[in-house]
Amino acid sequence: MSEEASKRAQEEADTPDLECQSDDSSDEGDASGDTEMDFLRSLFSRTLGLSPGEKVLDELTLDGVARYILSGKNIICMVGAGISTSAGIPDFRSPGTGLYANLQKYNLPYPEAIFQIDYFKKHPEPFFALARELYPGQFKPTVCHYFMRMLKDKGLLTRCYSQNIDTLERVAGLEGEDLIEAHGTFHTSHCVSFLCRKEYSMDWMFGTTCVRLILSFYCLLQDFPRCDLLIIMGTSLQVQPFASLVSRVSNSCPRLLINMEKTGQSEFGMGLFSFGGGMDFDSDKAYRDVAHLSTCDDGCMALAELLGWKEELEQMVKREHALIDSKDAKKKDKEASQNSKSTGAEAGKSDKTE
Ligand code: CNA
Repeated sequence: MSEEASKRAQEEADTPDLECQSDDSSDEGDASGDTEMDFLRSLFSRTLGLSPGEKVLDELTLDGVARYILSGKNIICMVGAGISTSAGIPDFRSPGTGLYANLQKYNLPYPEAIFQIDYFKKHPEPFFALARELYPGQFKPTVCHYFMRMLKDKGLLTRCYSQNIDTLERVAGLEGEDLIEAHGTFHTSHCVSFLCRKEYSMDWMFGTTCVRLILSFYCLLQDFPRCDLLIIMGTSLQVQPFASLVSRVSNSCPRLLINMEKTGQSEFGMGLFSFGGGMDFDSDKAYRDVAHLSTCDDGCMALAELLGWKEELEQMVKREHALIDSKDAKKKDKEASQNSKSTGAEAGKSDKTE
């Protein structure tokens, strides 16, 4: 975190819970009897996203965001399956390639059932079949994952909130408090038995048949009021409560979406964001939301270029991928030599018995 950003975080940490405060400091000490009313008005308007925010970007474009980042910011990334598709892991909803389009083989009553605990308890097989396909170890982090690592290395990343379970953020170097895996992770898992709930490591999970599911759940909402820039990547923002986190930042906090399609917009009617807080990229009132429609990798590379980090990012991806390849090669060599030893031992045994 930059000096300016950490000073600001400290100042904000020293103030009482922002959720309980009125926006308008003139409310303080108001003897008119309207104080409670003002407080409620402010609370509703904040909750519903109605109070006008300040425009802090000089331009609602990727260039505007880059200039803003360069002055040192607290950045939160919110990411979804779209950041891992270029690694070879299908997302949910992309037509044709997404998992929902390819789940027929599991005979599910409806696609989402594969991730629902009640269905899983009765029919665990489809989830485990899918989990085998998605299991960490076979995939490399993408440019987008390494871009987030770069934000971390430069002290700009407050935290990454991920819906993904593929652990690629960790492989890319986000660890410990850098990361909230909101929908669980393959990294650790818990037994679903009410009496058990034991935590199991990834190594253990790999070699056992106990029935369990990923149930880690975190909530660090105190990050959001302090956020200077929210970067949302590779998500349809269809899954709650994760999606509604976009409305937890302050009304002045710019939000950059890097995705193949626009998502998270306020919709008239009963849409997820119909009561406010949704993204507004195009209306006359748009003042802080920027949609960069591209792959996450291209968008991150374009942003890195504007920030003057392009070469550094390219080198990081090359170096880290080479490291993963060499580790994989060593692991395969070791496995091959173990296999040949055990085959030799078996052959030796059968020679003796003949
Ligand atoms: P989703 O609903 O499938 O949406 C993915 C979004 O990403 C869509 O808007 C796509 O247009 C967009 N997209 C796809 N590829 C790219 C790309 N290369 N560049 C830019 N945008 C792209 O997935 P969400 O993450 O929104 O839904 C949340 C679910 C998905 C969580 O419960 C996850 O656990 C679950 N999931 C995770 C993984 C994983 O861990 N990699 C894979 C599949 C599903």
